[in-house]
Amino acid sequence: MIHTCLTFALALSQTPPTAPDATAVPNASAVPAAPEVAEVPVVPATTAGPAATAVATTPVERRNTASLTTAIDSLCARYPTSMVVSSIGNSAGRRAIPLLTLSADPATAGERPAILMLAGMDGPRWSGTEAALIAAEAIARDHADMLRAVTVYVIPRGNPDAAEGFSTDPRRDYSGDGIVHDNDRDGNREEDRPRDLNGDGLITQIRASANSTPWTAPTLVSDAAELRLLRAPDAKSGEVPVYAVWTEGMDTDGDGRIAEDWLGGIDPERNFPHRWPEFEDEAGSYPLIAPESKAIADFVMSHPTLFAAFVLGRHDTVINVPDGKARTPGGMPVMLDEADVATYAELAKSWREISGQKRADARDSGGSFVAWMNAQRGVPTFASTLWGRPDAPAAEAAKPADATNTDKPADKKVDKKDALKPADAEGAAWLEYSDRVCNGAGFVPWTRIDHPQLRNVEVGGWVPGFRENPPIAQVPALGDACAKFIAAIADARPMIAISEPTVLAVGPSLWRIETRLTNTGRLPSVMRGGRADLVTPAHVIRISAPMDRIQAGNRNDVIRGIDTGSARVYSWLVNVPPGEEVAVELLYNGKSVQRWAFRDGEKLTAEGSK
Ligand SMILES: [Ca+2]
Ligand SMILES: [Ca+2]
Ligand SMILES: [Ca+2]
Ligand SMILES: [Ca+2]
Repeated sequence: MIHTCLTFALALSQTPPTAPDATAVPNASAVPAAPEVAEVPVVPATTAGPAATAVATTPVERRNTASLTTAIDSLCARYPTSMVVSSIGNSAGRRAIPLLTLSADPATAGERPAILMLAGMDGPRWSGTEAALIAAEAIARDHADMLRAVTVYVIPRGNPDAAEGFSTDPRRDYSGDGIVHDNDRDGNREEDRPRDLNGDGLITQIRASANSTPWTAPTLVSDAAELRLLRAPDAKSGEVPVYAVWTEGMDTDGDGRIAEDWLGGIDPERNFPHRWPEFEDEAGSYPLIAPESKAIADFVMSHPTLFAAFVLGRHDTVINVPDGKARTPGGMPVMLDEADVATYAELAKSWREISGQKRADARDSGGSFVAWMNAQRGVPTFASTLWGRPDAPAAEAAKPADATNTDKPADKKVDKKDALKPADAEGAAWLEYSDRVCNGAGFVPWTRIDHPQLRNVEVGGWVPGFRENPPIAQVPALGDACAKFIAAIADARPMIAISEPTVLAVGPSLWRIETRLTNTGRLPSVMRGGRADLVTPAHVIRISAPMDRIQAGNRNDVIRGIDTGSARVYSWLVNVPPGEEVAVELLYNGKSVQRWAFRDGEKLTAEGSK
């Protein structure tokens, strides 16, 4: 299918030129002590039409905080009986992190098994938030039955500061929150921010040649197969590096480094405890220091009913499903344990079928929410980038694949099979898509500018957000796909139950009691990663008889992790005097789920059982 990128072209053409003396990136994400929401005028970003008056959520590119609040209020007003909005806490920039609770009875939503949908953790990925809102609406509208059995929590924007930053120009690829800090540890904070030197409303890159100390030495060459892309030189064939590359900016504080201290911020998606990348600047000085990560982790810990989660963002576990073989140096699963892969992969496959997504350009999962949930909490959590690079339409016959690249040298004699291969094939394919389908909207061509400090400077590079978001016309369908996927997860939920116990007299006042614990759902109650003692809530099977009357069997059996298809028998030999009651009970997280009571071998009650 060919889709247009008109919205991108529109967005670019509407970007107002930035005055040259105001090029520094304002730190929109770090406004201190600002009142929530009120600091930004209610202006729907870039695309036309106010969403609030529509009868369904209309996706908006780069929606700011105020517009999100309006959209959520309008959504909840349309589904007053099944959707309520609250907040799980505030961001570093003091913006509320909204939570939608979807349930047939929101007042008792916490009592039912629950799925969490999380989006908006990345600054540039505006489409995840839009898809989450559309999914919430589709669930409330089309899945009322499901909401009687399962609660769906939606956090449409887990990192409001980064999203707010991306909603204003200049646009940059950045996902830090509003914490201000000194990246280069020179005693000044945010003294050298990126600057929009060419006034196109974007922070891209600069590349420069022939600059000597104190500037960074060149390390890259232009790739002859795709001149817009840079690659490492091939020393064997005598290539020497030509270009040094920086974020678009200059050296304001004279330390020889360019745009080195900017938009402090901690990236919440690198601040969760599992494989926390401690030496990365935006990972924070310890796990869960970012208030956004902490609020989300607290939400998970205080909702033991969560049996699965779905994240839209920069990570992927549904296109390239982890094989479960990778372990951390400490022996924990990097993402999944091999034993859990089969059940997990089945649902990942249903995402591919529902959404049609085929590719995912994902980042390492160190310190991410999805890794922490799967590997440490044992809650099956699926991560999707929402879309992947589409194929550009087939090239015209007899032309090499890169024929439309205007920057190509006029080397048309090269035989197809001898054609140079770009080192970054994926980058080249994205350029092809940008050129052929989107009118070049995805990449700023390298263009010479005058730089106050460097010689031979060109500005250029990827348009922030281009590769991270589908064309806006595709967002409603993807939001609906998310709703269908949530319903598929709900269908697969663990179904843990004990069978009606058999009670047999084996002697005077001596009874043999036996029950069977089964999981007839398609997900385990807890995956391997979460089965360590005292980490996650447990199931308990308990018999009510005092210890000294139990001849065989345990009074309490604590079970962390019940696999799909498993059936375990629990039996007791117990003295129960005539006329006295004895009960077998299944508990989860300290609460009774099922209870069967007997007297003199006769069933008295069967609570929680059909
Ligand atoms: Ca500094
Ligand atoms: Ca620029
Ligand atoms: Ca500097
Ligand atoms: Ca500095």
